Amino acid sequence: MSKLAFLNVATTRRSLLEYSGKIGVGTALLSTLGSLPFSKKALAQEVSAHTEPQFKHSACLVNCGSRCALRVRVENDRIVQVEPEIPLNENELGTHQIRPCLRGRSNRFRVYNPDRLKYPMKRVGKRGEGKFERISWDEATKYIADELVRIREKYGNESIYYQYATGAYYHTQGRPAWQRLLNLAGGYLQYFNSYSTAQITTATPYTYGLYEASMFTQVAHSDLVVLFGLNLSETRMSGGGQVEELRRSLEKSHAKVIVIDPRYTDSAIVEHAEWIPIRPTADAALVAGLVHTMIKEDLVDDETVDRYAVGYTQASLPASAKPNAGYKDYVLGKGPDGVEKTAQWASNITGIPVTRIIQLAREIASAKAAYICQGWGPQRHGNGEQTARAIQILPIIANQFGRLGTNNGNWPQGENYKVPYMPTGTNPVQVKIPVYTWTDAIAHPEIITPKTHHLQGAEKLNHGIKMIINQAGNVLANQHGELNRTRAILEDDTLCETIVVIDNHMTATAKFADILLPETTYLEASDLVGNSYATGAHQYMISMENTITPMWECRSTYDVCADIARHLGVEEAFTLGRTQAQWVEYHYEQVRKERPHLPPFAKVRGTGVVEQFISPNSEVPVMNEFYADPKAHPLTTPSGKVEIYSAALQELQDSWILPEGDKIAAIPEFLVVPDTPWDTELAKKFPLQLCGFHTKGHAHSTYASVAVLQEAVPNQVWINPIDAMARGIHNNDLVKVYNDRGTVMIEAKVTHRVLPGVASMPEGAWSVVKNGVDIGGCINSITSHRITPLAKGNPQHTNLVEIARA
Ligand SMILES: Nc1nc2c(c(=O)[nH]1)N[C@H]1C(S)=C(S)[C@@H](COP(=O)(O)OP(=O)(O)OC[C@H]3O[C@@H](n4cnc5c(=O)[nH]c(N)nc54)[C@H](O)[C@@H]3O)O[C@H]1N2
Ligand SMILES: Nc1nc2c(c(=O)[nH]1)N[C@H]1C(S)=C(S)[C@@H](COP(=O)(O)OP(=O)(O)OC[C@H]3O[C@@H](n4cnc5c(=O)[nH]c(N)nc54)[C@H](O)[C@@H]3O)O[C@H]1N2
Ligand code: SF4
Ligand SMILES: [Mo]
Repeated sequence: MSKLAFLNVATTRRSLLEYSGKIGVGTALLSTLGSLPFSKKALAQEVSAHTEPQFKHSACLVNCGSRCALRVRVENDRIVQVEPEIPLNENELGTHQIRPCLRGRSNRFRVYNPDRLKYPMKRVGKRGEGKFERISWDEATKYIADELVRIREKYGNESIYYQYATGAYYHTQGRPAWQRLLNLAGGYLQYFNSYSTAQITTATPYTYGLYEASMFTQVAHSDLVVLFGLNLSETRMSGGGQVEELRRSLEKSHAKVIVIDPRYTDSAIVEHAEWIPIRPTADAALVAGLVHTMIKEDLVDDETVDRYAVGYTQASLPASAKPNAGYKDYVLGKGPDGVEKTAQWASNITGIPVTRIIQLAREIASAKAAYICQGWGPQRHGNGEQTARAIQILPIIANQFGRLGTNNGNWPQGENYKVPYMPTGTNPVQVKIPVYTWTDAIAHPEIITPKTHHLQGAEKLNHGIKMIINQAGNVLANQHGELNRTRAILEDDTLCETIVVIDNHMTATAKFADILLPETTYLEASDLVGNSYATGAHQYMISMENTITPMWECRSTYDVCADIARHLGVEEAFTLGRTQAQWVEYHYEQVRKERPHLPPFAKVRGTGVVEQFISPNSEVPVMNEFYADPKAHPLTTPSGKVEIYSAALQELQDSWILPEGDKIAAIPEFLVVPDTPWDTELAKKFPLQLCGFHTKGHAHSTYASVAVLQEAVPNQVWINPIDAMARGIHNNDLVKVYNDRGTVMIEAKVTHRVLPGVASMPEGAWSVVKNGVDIGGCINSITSHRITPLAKGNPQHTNLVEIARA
């Protein structure tokens, strides 16, 4: 019970305050008195059992790219409040506080949520039905050990799959512990790529070689900032992360900010940006239209572009390329399609007015220093590889890179404080599938080959996936695409025979477990962690200690994996004789070898932020040496230059087997893909483009069951008033969003913040299916499992739907 709620009880307030004030426990007492009215006797017992309020130190380990330290107020072994930590080194860093967002602050409600898993359980009903019975930890760990042996003997280790899962970035439990265990048990089928960045990660080497970008600190020297689908104010909200870095830099430069996004995002609002609404999947068309304008207005210098890039002009094309295969010819209509990519052409596709495209081309080309970057929304599409590469080449053609205040079109980089993870050892199985293909690896392993699915390390899969370990993930039945299909595959327990799920909550995925294990939440766990990947130049290390006694039978997966290792006869190899606490200390001592000024572990254990600082590398713009002298400092591409035309991509187009209509283009041209308005037959049936986004209300499905967050940030489908009116839909109406893959029931938000013809829905709502309809509002009941041409990645933002009042 909260302090406030208690203070509302006027009758007893005064006397209690006096009483508690005398013995110095004040607010501590208030919060423990759960049930009123209470007798004097009960009060006396409460008081005598009471201890001083304490502040303990934890962290939010969710996958938002930040890693906020949490100062947790604990009374009587109960969490009372979660607060931000006080920043270290206040003088040196100003007020650089690793301030948690609304989700981190709501952790008390996540820990004490009624949907918490309490005991190990075994499935009793049909797979997916969600019926379980309680078993002991010994039964559970023995069962898992036996299944690992059975599956590997019957099908081989390649049939054991460690599922993609991002719910908790522990260093000494969770993922590294499981992977260490599985490697000792003979290995497991691996995945490559992620749900986050498959398309941009795969496409980038073809443009630049290694992934690199300027940090947001460069914006301090910019006069123009262009954010393509980058929504920091919702996705990178930590006071210790990118949003803060951008804000501080903008305070110095006062650069103009332009946000290109189908939605008028929180970032556009917070940064006083100009919003240029764009149709989803259309960014490569915008780039072509911008370059066309730059050419027509004599704003591109061919010689300069050729100095740094291959494949813009015909003269710079590699020998293997067909004539007129270059980007300039594509833009001018001299390429194979014969279409000139005028501003008008780009306007028709993107929905952006012609005059705005022309003006934007002028602004970018004439800026003193333009910082051009992209989020990951634009690439989580059917043509995401093209989009990512198109945005990457824009600053090269516009000569806005390599200098102070510029970037190379990439997502801004960050740096990590290097805190070791528990070593996982070597996986004896070196077969890898693209992460988005795991449902096919269960149901149709025979179709997965190097040429069709980019299978790595083998020519084929022998048996497909027969056992899944799913630790801190909700991909199985919430975060993967086309859930109706996915669920049907999982329900058939003759396909994948064993599913182990380890979570804190009874999620959609948990319901598909054969064995379901309860892990401690972040606030019940002890570990040593570093900053995450979206904190820019800000680096730090946090020593977290369980703030309360782990509840019920929840355990750390380090101990769980050690038990399984014992059943498998590899306990000593797994633990190396260390407890988890000893691993944590061992990791700290490894850090201390590099950073000898740090105090001994006993001094910092469980104290929260141990050290924080700003990386000196933040002052250097990306590719600056290459810009100064491209011959002396070549890139890591085959040509050593930026590859606007990639011969390697052309080779894949010529040698891979792609479904009808798919294309791996050598230049970042605009490609029409299925489930977009240019897929005209389907668009007749489903006329609205539905694009997902990551909401501040939750981090994927984590925190999505927290009631206060649901109140503050409800899951709603955004629809423009023009589209709403045509369908008789009013604000807050319950609507059905549907296509051939499924139906989602959700509330409508009728708003000018999304452009006509486009609807937008947060991803991560908890899937709840009733009579074939997802009444939980989970977008993945209507997204597609079709893989993208190059990355074999997830096009989860590319969907056509119709919306109707429910
Ligand atoms: N609060 C919160 N923060 C998170 C997460 C979360 O779930 N919640 N998830 C975390 C994780 S794991 C990741 S991977 C990142 C995800 O970060 P992103 O992938 O960058 O996030 P999205 O919201 O998918 O997309 C960013 C923006 O791109 C826009 N967009 C979508 N399609 C297009 C397009 O075709 N063109 C253009 N120009 N814009 C487009 C969307 O409307 C959105 O505003 O965020 C991380 N941070
Ligand atoms: N349609 C659509 N789908 C998407 C996306 C999209 O943009 N659109 N985004 C994709 C992206 S970028 C990503 S990264 C994935 C994310 O997908 P997931 O990695 O599955 O992320 P979550 O849904 O947050 O699931 C994390 C789970 O971990 C659990 N968890 C949290 N803390 C702990 C802990 O301490 N221990 C244990 N054992 N469990 C814990 C949570 O309860 C939750 O069930 O989703 C992808 N799916
Ligand atoms: S969700 Fe991200 S920004 Fe929010 S508290 Fe957790 S780590 Fe920090
Ligand atoms: Mo992600």
